[in-house]
Amino acid sequence: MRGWMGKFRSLLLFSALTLFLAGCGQENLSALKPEGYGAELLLDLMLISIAIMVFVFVIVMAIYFFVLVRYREKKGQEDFVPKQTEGNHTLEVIWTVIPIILLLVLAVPTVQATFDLADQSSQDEEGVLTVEVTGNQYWWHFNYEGQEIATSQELYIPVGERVYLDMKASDVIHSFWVPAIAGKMDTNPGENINTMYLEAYEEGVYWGHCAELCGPSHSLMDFRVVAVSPDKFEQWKEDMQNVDPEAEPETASAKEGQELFNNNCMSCHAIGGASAGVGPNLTNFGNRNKIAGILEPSKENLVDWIVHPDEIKPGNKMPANIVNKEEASKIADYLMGLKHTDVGTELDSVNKPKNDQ
Ligand code: HEC
Ligand SMILES: [Cu+2]
Repeated sequence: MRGWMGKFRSLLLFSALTLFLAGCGQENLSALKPEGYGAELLLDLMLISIAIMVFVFVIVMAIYFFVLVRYREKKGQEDFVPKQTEGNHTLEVIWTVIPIILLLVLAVPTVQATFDLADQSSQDEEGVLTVEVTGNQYWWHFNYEGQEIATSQELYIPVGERVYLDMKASDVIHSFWVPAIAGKMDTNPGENINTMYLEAYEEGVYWGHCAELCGPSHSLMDFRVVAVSPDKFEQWKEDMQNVDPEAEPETASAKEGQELFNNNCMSCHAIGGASAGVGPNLTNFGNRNKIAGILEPSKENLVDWIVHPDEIKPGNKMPANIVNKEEASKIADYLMGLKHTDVGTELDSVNKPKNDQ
């Protein structure tokens, strides 16, 4: 009796745990709540395959239990052997044809979606945006083709338009993945350019992640896709094209910071323009959602990062201790003041404006 109760208890515990874990996950990092064309297509495919699996499972289990009950050994018939069937034509045709039909039901939409997601027919049309994406250990760079705009860690796109991505890596293989908007795509070092497109349905800040193990800080290689209305996007482009990298900051501390930055950091970093250096482009850094893709944008975190990036992202390519804490604090004042555009700052996580939370 006790053993039975024990088993029942652990069953209960595991069921509860399953329910509990099923609630985990982030809404803005979920393939199950699609906010873009690619993600929606992929979710549909997942649902079709799950439906087919459930269908097969239910039928097989039903037959299994029917046979178990109907043909179990009965009292007084211990030696009874039922009629043995071998090579039944009808049965064999049935269990060959049914799986073929099921596979077709799965294959047709899958092949269709595969071609649909690889479709690039509109890429060369007038006004269609192409962004060159570069995966680096452990950050992302975005170069807007023909626009003189470059960003790092945050990719701005207009809602409702297809934005094409030409993707490569500077060092090892990475994988670009924004689960709520599209599927994922590897970025390879060398000449091999992979392509995909993004099409977001609604404004919001969507979370992205590197999905290919690429080194010790792979799990920290996060980025954001900021989808804004086409009007706002035009405004953003204009703001970004008019960045003055040498603009004077307001406070004395930030002015000193600017000089320190130009002397110590500019060899790898850039502000404005379309350059992709050894390190991220820091245009509009003061309005970013995160520092280095992962830290909350506070001055304290920024100073920590500048002095000891190695402790925050092990193995990353920015040297530690270039400047001391005091100097870092001035540089932080300068960088936090780099606000080149307001577009997108009103958005927080997916579909939730900041003041609604
Ligand atoms: C040798 C090249 C190099 C130098 C010099 C350098 N950095 Fe970096 N920096 C990088 C790289 C590479 C990253 C990306 C690290 C990562 O996220 O993996 C980075 C990241 C950053 C970030 C985060 C950027 C983002 O997009 O969120 C900041 C801020 C930063 N550096 C500030 C500085 C400052 C300030 C200095 C000068 C004191 C400096 N860097 C000097 C290479 C450099
Ligand atoms: Cu990576």
